[in-house]
Amino acid sequence: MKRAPGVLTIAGSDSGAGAGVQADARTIHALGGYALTAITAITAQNTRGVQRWAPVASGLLAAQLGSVLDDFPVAAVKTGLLTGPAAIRAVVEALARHPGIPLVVDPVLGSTTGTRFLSDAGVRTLRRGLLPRATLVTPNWPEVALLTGRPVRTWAEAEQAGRELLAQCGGAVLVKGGHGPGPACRDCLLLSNGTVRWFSRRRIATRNTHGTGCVLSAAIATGLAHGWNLEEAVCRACEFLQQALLSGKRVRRGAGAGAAFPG
Ligand code: PXL
Repeated sequence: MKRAPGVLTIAGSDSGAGAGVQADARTIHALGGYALTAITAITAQNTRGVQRWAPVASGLLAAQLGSVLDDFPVAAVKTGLLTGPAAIRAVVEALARHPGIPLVVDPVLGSTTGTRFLSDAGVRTLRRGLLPRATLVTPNWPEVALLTGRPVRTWAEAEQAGRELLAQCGGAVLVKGGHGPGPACRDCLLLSNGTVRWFSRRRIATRNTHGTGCVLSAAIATGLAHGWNLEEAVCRACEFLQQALLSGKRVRRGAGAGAAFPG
C-alpha cells in the first residue's frame, strides 16, 4: 500500500467534533492522508453552539508546530481557527522554515452559530502575514467581504471580491458559495494566472452546515498532499463535501451537528 502523506492541520478543537481538528482529522484519514495536528484553541461546544472557548498560548502552539514540522514529512498544511496576531505570527514563522509545503488557509472568523473567534487585529495580521504565503485561501461570502471591504450580495460580486483578494494574496482564491441564493451552490476558483473556474453543485437543504469549511479545506490539503493539481484537488474536495452533507442531513439535533461522513 502507498504510504499516507502527512497533512498538518493547525486548528481549534471542537468537543462536538463537527468542525475543527476533529473534522479535519477524519477528512484527512478518509482521503488517505496521515493527520498531524497543532491545536490553536479549545472550544466546549455541541450541536447547540459554543458554550465556552479559550486560545492555546502562542508559545505552546509554536512548540506543537516545531515538534511536527521538525520530525515528520509534511506534504501539505491547512489552517482553520487562528485566535489572534501572536498565533498567526507563530504559524508564519514556523512555515517560513518550510517554504515548499503547500498551504491552504481557511480564514475562519467565527462559528456558524455566531461566536467570533478572530479579533480585528488578528484579521490584519492574517491578511498581511499569512495570506501572502498561502497556496489557496478559501473564504465564504462574509469572510471575503470582510477581507476586501467589498459587499458581496451576488455571484458577480463574489467573483469581483475574489479578484481583489487574489491581488492581495499571490496564491489562488476559492470563494465558497454556501451563502449565495438559489438552488445551486457555486464556488469560484481564481488562479494566480487569471483563470477563473466555477464549480456548481446542487444545494443540499440542511441545517447541518457546521464544519463544512473545515472539511473542504482539509480535503483540498489532502489532495495537494497526494500531488494532485489545485483544480483537481478542489473539484474532488467539493464532491467529498457534497457526499458528507448528504449523510449529515440525517443527523437530527441542533443546527451545529456538522457534516457527517459517507460510508
Ligand atoms: O467552522 C468554523 C470552526 C472552526 N474551528 C472550530 C470551530 C468552528 C466553528 O464552530 O469550533 C474549532
